[in-house]
Amino acid sequence: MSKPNNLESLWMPFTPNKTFKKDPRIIVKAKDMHFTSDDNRQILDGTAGLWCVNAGHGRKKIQEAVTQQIEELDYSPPFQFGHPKQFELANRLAEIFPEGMNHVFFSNSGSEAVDSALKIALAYQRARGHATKTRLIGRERGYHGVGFGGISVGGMVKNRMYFGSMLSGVDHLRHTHNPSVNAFSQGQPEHGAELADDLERLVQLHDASTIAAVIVEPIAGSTGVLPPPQGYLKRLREICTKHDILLIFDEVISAFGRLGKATGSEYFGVTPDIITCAKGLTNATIPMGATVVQDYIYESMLENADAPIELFHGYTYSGHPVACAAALATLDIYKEEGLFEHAGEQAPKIEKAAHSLKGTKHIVDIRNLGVIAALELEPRGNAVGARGFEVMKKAWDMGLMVRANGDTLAFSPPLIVSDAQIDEMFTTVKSALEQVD
Ligand code: PXG
Repeated sequence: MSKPNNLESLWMPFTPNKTFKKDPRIIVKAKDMHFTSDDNRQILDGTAGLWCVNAGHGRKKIQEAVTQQIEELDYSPPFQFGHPKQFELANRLAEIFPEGMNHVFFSNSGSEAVDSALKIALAYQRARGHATKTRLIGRERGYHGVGFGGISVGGMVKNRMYFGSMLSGVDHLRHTHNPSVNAFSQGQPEHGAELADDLERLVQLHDASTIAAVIVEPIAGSTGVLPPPQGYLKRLREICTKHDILLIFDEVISAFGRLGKATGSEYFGVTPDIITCAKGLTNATIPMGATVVQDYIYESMLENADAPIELFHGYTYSGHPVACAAALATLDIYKEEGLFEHAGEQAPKIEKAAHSLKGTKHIVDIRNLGVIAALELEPRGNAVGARGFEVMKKAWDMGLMVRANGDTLAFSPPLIVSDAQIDEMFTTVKSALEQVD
């Protein structure tokens, strides 16, 4: 496989372009649990790409479905026309999403699924006669993609500070990370359910009549893997219900088996009003996002919103036939291979392997839930993120892909991960940690 001979023209996303281009990491192939690098090394995929290749790489069934779909119907416009697979996929999602969530709006990414959710929340409040409910509440350390809606409700400083004033009328709950009482928790931390009461503070400040929706990740991923404290999500749900505020779960990471169930909502036993998803929906083969809503939201919009078009929102590629074909094949694989159940079985093994690294050089906290684990490193002096970055590079040299979010190393392998591969991930990263200052 040839190397791209000039790396200059591409502006790479979320990447230090200068350093990358001096010492690039180029991936040319992928199969099952492994990438192949351009120098022909096998790299164990400890991150399912970017939390998205849940069924592993190079799945024949998806390839065939996509090929066949392109031959049969490559594209059809989603406004005023339909094609069979988008209805079929919406029905299939309704089957595996929580009861009462039977309506699906398609987009092309997690960021768009989030934007769609926020817009649906606002339009719904207005349509049902609560037009003053316009405020959106996110959470510190939240990640909801990179659209202006998503960064406004998001809570990651660098994703916000460069981009002006963003949406107005947004506020944030406190984050739930509290290592002073919860460090090295296995699974959900014990302390912090009361942090959900922070919503009461915002209700007192703004009044519930001005708040449309709260959006949180049931388990925060990109911000360094923060499982919710025990009881936190339930309490947040109760406070939202009490004040007639919509609760949106951003499940771009947690849907499709990452926690051993179809959704994080099912895993935690807490049902929101809206769920966003993307990534694992198509096993990341074709970009696709979805926003799944409770029946009462859809029905109220059809009943009460301005006619004839109830929602002035949509994308050229909403419900793209090729993405639908990929998603349907992906859902078949999840079901036929029992991958969500397999993920549930691997979760305690990942927990054990991750926590066995306690005491390893640099590690100050270890967190895990489902097929997700994180090792938090002590930053090197003022060079925040430098150590994480070096361990990620060292691991790549040693044949392992791990994600560094600042100084937190995150693992989120494909759900097909075997026992031996779990051992390999943590043995390799331990050795990488020992070699980095
Ligand atoms: N919501 C959540 C919870 C996400 O994790 C998005 C929205 C946006 O999805 P798109 O498809 O627009 O990228 C995400 C994406 C990381 C990392 O390093 C995670 C994501 C994206 C890039 C990096 O953890 N998640």
